[in-house]
Amino acid sequence: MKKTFLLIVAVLFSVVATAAKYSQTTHIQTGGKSREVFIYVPDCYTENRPLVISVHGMNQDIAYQKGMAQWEKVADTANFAVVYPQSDGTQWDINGMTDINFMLDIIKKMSQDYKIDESRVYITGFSMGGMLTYHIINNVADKFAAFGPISGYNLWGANYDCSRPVPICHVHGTSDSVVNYNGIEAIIKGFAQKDNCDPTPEVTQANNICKKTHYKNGDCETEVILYSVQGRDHEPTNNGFHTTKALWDFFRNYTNGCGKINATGVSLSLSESIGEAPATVTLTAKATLPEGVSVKSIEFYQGSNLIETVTDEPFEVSVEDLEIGKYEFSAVMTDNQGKTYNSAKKSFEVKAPQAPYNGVASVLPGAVEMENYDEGGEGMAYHDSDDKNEGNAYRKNEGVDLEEFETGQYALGWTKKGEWVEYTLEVKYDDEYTWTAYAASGSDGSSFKLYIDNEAISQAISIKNSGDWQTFREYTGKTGSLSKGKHILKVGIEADYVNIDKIEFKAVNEHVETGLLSLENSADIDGEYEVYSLNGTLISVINISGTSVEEALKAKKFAKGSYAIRKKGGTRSEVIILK
Ligand SMILES: [Ca+2]
Ligand SMILES: [Ca+2]
Ligand SMILES: [Ca+2]
Repeated sequence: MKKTFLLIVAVLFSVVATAAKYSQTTHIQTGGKSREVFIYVPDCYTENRPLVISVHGMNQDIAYQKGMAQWEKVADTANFAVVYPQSDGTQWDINGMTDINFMLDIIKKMSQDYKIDESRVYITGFSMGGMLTYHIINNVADKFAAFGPISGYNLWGANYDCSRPVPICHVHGTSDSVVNYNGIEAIIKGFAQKDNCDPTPEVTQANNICKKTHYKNGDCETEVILYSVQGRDHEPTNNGFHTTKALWDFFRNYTNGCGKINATGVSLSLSESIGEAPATVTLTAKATLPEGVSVKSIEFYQGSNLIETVTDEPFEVSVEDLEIGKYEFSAVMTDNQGKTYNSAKKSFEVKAPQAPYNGVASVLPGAVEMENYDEGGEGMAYHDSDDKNEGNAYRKNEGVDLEEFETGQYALGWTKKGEWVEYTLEVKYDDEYTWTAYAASGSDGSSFKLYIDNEAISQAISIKNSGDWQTFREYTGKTGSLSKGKHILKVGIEADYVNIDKIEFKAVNEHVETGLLSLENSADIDGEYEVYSLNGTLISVINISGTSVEEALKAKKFAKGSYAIRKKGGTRSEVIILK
């Protein structure tokens, strides 16, 4: 008996072992965390094959998603890799970049380990996983070839802002009691419009319980499909209608860039989507034509203005000296038979270079007030999860959220993981600096991290729950050695909801001021003063007694102009303008 049992176990193990090259739970590093994923690479897998990422819903996990979607079965025959990621906590980040970055790190890892075809990465998700899929469409559509949301969309309204024509295949039960079916038809129509599909969809029955609404002929032959499963509730099952198979039948047609595999047409890509004025951007067009047909020319347009016509490879032009503003580029290809094709439009935004707020850098030693973050806007001087200032204080038209916690006193607030703010520093002395941050949090687990010139100068600093958002406590640390001159301080939010008023920096060593520096007013100014020219030459020593500095200088017959004066034996100087 015992022997038979062992034999059965051995057989089972051999089945498991030969069914896949890799099939287990592991971890991937992302955003400073180790996140759980289940990776499935079928036995038949060869390099340069697609990847499907299948995302579970809220309060669910990998095991549930795997059990429901069963991508492995399709992968075994179609030869592609599958990853099921696990949320950090019960939910996905469908506002910020945390889980988008997680998905991008999955792609990177699968590319390193299995040499997947990065131009054929597909993402699908159930419920909140579907919401994350739309969030990805809006933010990094260029990193995925096609999208398969199931029973989930953004409940706060769709946004059709995406960087390329997006192939979407959405599956939704018409009796969904959690994410109402009613909203999805308009969203699918919106994306079909965005993709420039024919306005009227082809409507057919996919099977006896499933209606197929199919928008065709978008830019790059992109298509958008809605499968409406009659009577189905909020479930991802393959019962009655094989969702997973339908998604694969859709996905397999698409590659990244200009959409459909073997589509004829022209796609345009930009070297970057954001630049600093005066900016340069390179436009590259890629033509795909049937056998025997060739490219006659490709015209590049900025808005409706022709930039250049290119007749030979590489189909590339550079546009230089772009001033601050938003630009739209496109390409028109003409083939040797006279047929023309339009690319999708690509946008490029030029922002002001990053600069200190109001032109004044924060001086070290000294305090860096968090509200005086650099100018340059989103993506340059800061990253915030939206373009609204939630506290509506101080710099009201920017995305960074500031609160006025006392009259004239402002602090950074409404901070979310992944957000960051930068400050131009003017460091006065080569030295190390101790720092003290004044931070508060009304919730648990908040933290931030400091960087200078993009190098971390601290670990994640955990903030104690101070019971409210205005009780600022001191958190301290020390920089490495900093050279005199310009540096950039970055405050990065590691975990949601820390408020920070300011960070004070003190030089570790004592420094005697030798130059002519900023002002220090004193009520009682009587005493002996050295007077310097602004280039630092000592001109005279004067005595002030019962008069203002100006009066004392005039009494000594100083000419009109600017002088620096310093109390004898003092270390600080003040600039006086004598009129
Ligand atoms: Ca904001
Ligand atoms: Ca914020
Ligand atoms: Ca402040």
